[in-house]
This record gives sequence, C-alpha cells and structure tokens, in this order.
Amino acid sequence: MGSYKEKLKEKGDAAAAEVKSLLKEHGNKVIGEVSLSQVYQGMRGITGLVTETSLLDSQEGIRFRGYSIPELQAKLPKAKGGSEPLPEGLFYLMLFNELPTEEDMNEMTAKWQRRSHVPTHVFNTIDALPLSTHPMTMFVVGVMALQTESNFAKEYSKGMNKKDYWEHTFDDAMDLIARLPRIAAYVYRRKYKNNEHIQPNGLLDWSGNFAHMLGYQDEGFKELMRLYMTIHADHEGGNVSAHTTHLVGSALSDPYLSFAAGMNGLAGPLHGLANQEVIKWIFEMQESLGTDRPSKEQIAQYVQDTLSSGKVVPGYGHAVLRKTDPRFEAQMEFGKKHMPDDALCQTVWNIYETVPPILQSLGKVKNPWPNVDAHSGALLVHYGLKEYEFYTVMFGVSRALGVMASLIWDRLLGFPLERPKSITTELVKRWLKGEDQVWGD
Ligand code: HAX
Repeated sequence: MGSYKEKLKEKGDAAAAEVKSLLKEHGNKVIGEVSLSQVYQGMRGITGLVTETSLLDSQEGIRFRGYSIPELQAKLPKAKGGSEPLPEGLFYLMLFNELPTEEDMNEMTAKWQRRSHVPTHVFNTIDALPLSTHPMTMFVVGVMALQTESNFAKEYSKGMNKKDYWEHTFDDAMDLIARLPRIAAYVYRRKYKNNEHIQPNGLLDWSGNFAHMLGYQDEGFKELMRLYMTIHADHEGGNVSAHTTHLVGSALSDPYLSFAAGMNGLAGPLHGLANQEVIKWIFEMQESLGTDRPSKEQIAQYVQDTLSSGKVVPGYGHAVLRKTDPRFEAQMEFGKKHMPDDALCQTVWNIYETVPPILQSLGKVKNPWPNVDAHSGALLVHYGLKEYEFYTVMFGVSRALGVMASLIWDRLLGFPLERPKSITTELVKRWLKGEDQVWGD
C-alpha cells in the first residue's frame, strides 16, 4: 500500500470510528424541521447530507476544510515564480484534512503525471461525435469511454470486500483527475483548433499542463488556470454536480460513472453552464448596443429587457449564498491585478454595480449578488479563449477535485445507498385533512 493509502486508511478508520460512536450516542437527535414548501421547492435548507471536504456559509462563502479562498491563496504552495495556489495542494487538503508542504504538492503533481495516460479508444469515441456537439457532451462521452479503465468496477466484478471499496475508489479518482485535462484539451482542440492536438508537457504542474495542451502558453493564463481550478473545485455537497456524483456513487457506481452523472448536472444553465451564458449574454448586449464599453445606464436597460423577456440574469443569484461570492471576488482581484483596463472586465465590474439593486427591486430574488460564473469568462476571453461553450468543461475539470475527494470519503466512512422519501400531492392533501401521514416508515 502506497503512503497516500496508508495515510488515508489511518484517517478514515479514525473518522469512521468517531462517526459510529457519535451516531450511537446521538443518532436519534433531531437536526431540523422540514416545511411543506421546502419539500416542493428544491429542498432548500434541509440538512440531509454529510460532505467533509468543504462547507458553505451563506454570508461568508466557501471554506475548504476550514480555509477560505484568501487563506488558501496565502497558505497553499505555488508554482515557481507564481502567486496563485496550486490545485494539487487543495486536493491534498481536501483528502487528508492537512495543509500540504511544497514536497507533498510536488508528489501529487508527479503522481498525476504518472497516471495521466488516456487510451486511444477515448479519443476515437469523442471523434465519432459530430463537430457541432456541445463540448460538455463530448467531455462526458470521453469520461464514459474512459470507464473501461475503472479499477473499482473490475475489482467489484471479481467480488470485492466492502472494506476495500475506498481503496479502489481512490485509485480511480486519482486516475480520473490525472486524465481529465487531456480529455478536455482534446475536446477543445478538436472542436475549435482544427483537430491539431498538443502533447502534454511532463515538466508542468496539472493546471500549467492543461493550459499548455489547450494551446495557451502565456504565464498569466497558467496562473489563471491555477486559480480557476482551485476556486471551482468544491462548494459543499448539496449543489447539483456534487450531489449527483455522491448520489450515483451511493449505488456503488464506479467513480467514472458517478463523475459523468455529476457533469451532466453541471451542464445545466442554472448551474455550471451559467459561465457560458454570462459571456454569451454580454456579447449579445455589446452587439445590440454597438459598443464594447456599454455605460451603466445602457447595462441597466439591457438587464430590464432581459428580465421582461422572462429570462434570468446569468451569473447572479444563488441557492445558498446571500452575499457576493468570494470566488467572484478572487477573480475580480485577479482581473484588477493583471488586466485593469480590459474592456470586458470593466463591463463585468459595471454590471456588478448595476444588477444587484435591480434584482433587489423585484422583491423575490433572495440573493441579488454575483456568483462564480459572473466573472470567469471575461478573464478567459482576455487571454484569447473566446469559445464560451467550452467554459463549463473547464469548470468540470476543476469540480472533479472536490467530488472525487468526497467520494473517497463517502467510501472511507461507509456511507450507504442514498434513498430519501418522496410523496405525492394526493398524499399531501390527505395529510392536511389529518387522514394520512407524510413521513416514511
Ligand atoms: N435573474 C432573474 N431572476 C432571478 C435570478 C436572476 N439572476 N435569480 C433568482 N431569480 C428569481 C428566480 O427565478 C425565482 O423566480 P420565480 O419565483 O418567478 O420562479 C425567484 O427569483 C426566487 O429565486 P431564488 O430563491 O432567489 O433562487 P433559487 O434558489 O431558486 O435559484 C439560481 C438559484 C442560482 C438558480 C438563480 O439565482 C438563477 O437562476 N440565477 C441565474 C443563473 C446562474 O447564475 N446560475 C449559476 C449559480 C451558481 C452555480 O451553480 N454555478 O455553477
């Protein structure tokens, strides 16, 4: 057993014993109440999951194993000459609940490099899709084709002991994370760069190599990728991509199947696809106004037009957050440092000043502030990555870090099949008349 596995087993056994005794003593304690509107309206605010890797506070935003984004920026190891945190370090933190040293981080980079080979049939499978296919579909199809490599599935079919689930989940998670940048870059170069592919550079870190394979050699873009891959990695367990990965994984579907399922959720416009929608919406605004520097008055009018045509303002609002997303702030800071005069970034900042009071005035939007997706596209466009349909794939590569670390922990803690109770409106009506009960047995 390699040192990572020994370390994980030790931590996993201790945590599982702690949870067991916690449940033995307090398992019957009631953790909250559920209202009928929560049942009908997306289960908002119902505490029903344990996700160890990160925790979201509605006012403060995300903390990864207790660390905020500015703390990660200060404490995680950086690339030589760089100032952004390396996602390898974040994965180490989420996995082991310990801040990595420079050496730990280098070891993670080296392990991913060694595991990064993508078999040819994956590329051939992607090639079978028409070029018009959305990049997220190509990405998910690539991940599904890679499922042939699942260690977990192979061991399960041989009759694996349930005590070993976590170990093979760990192997699949490490392989998958190592291989995703290659698949994503393949999708990008196939669709947008004439099928001219760039071989990986084994001397680069995970994000630097991703930038290189996409075809962006600028150091600034590599730094952006390190920040981007860090801040998009995890957002506790209830968001659609994380929850779906966890749910599908709870059926003991292997990590490839579970991650692909989560990615299909990320591809929804109310979730990860919002990053493409933001840039599309701004490009359409620029075109309709005939300027790349719309005034705040013009932006306000365009927002009103968007709302009156029955559409949402993409990049604004959140199911949990009630303040500006610190992931938006981190990207704004990056923009102000590296591209303060960029017309698109300035438009994003003007939208930030314009949209919240308009959404507030509607009286129904619970969070009028920007989320992570309101900013990411403008930074990518600055470096030349204008093909906005690809943006959610980049989000997906990053999200693998959080959902895979969580899946390993699900298995270390021996979490069971997820199976909440559902009801019908007919039953609700009988319950309201006192004729039946709505809770499960
Ligand atoms: N523009 C217009 N209306 C909005 C809005 C926005 N940005 N955000 C919320 N609303 C509306 C809702 O559509 C809802 O209207 P109805 O009652 O008429 O249906 C009402 O305000 C109440 O919604 P809410 O309770 O504030 O928000 P929800 O928890 O239901 O939804 C969403 C959260 C993120 C889906 C929502 O804010 C939204 O659609 N935002 C725009 C899309 C977006 O940016 N998504 C990315 C979110 C972050 C993420 O997951 N990134 O990956």
